[in-house]
Amino acid sequence: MFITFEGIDGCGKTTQLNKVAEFLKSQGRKVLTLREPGGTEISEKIRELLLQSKKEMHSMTELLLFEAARAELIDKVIRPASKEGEIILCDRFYDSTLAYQGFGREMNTDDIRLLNRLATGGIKPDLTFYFHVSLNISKQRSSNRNLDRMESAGDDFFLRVIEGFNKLAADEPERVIKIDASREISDVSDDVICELKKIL
Ligand code: Z5A
Repeated sequence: MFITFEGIDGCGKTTQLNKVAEFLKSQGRKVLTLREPGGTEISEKIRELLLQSKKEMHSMTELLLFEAARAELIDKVIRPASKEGEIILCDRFYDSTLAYQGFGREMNTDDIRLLNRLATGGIKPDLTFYFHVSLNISKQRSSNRNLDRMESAGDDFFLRVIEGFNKLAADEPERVIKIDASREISDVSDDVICELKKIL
């Protein structure tokens, strides 16, 4: 099973991913936790380039780098782990590309879907949790750290990203479960675990 965790910065997806991993391990299941971009030596180097570089980057370069990092992760980690029957939990996946590069950067979403298919070789998440918060909450939760290149993109960009995630969730309700993540951590995780139990 392949489960992804999505939402804008500070929505709490990493916190919830860790809670799901704990829960699944307590049930005796084999769990692999990953993040995008990242998860292999090359993908982590691409992550550094994408997030830490202060240099201006063309939107197409950015998109192709996210897809390149994904292709590596699929080939080196996700495909082998899925053959072993592990439950794979991934912090962001291709919905982030549609939301950030498609809606945020206003790039063509059909082109992005094609690149997503090429990079993943057709692998899709079985289930996606989308943690919905407002831009204000996102900013409050991210306020005590230095902004990286993507996080410095400005309010209009992030409002479009939120709109993108909302649309993706509405388009695929059977895969994407939208969770109100503006509540206490424990209330959010109660909902997530409840949804997970239904599927398991
Ligand atoms: N990106 C892209 O553009 N295209 C792509 O294809 C992909 C990614 C794959 C990766 O960043 C960046 O790359 C991201 C999208 C882009 N950038 N932007 N902008 P990332 O995923 O590594 O980091 P992030 O998105 O900025 O997430 P984050 O900082 O790790 O935040 P989070 O995972 O959503 O939240 P968290 O770490 O669980 O929590 C953040 C803080 O809030 C922390 O102090 C928690 O204790 C607190 N928290 C969490 N939940 C709650 C609740 N419920 N109440 C109160 N406080 C909470």
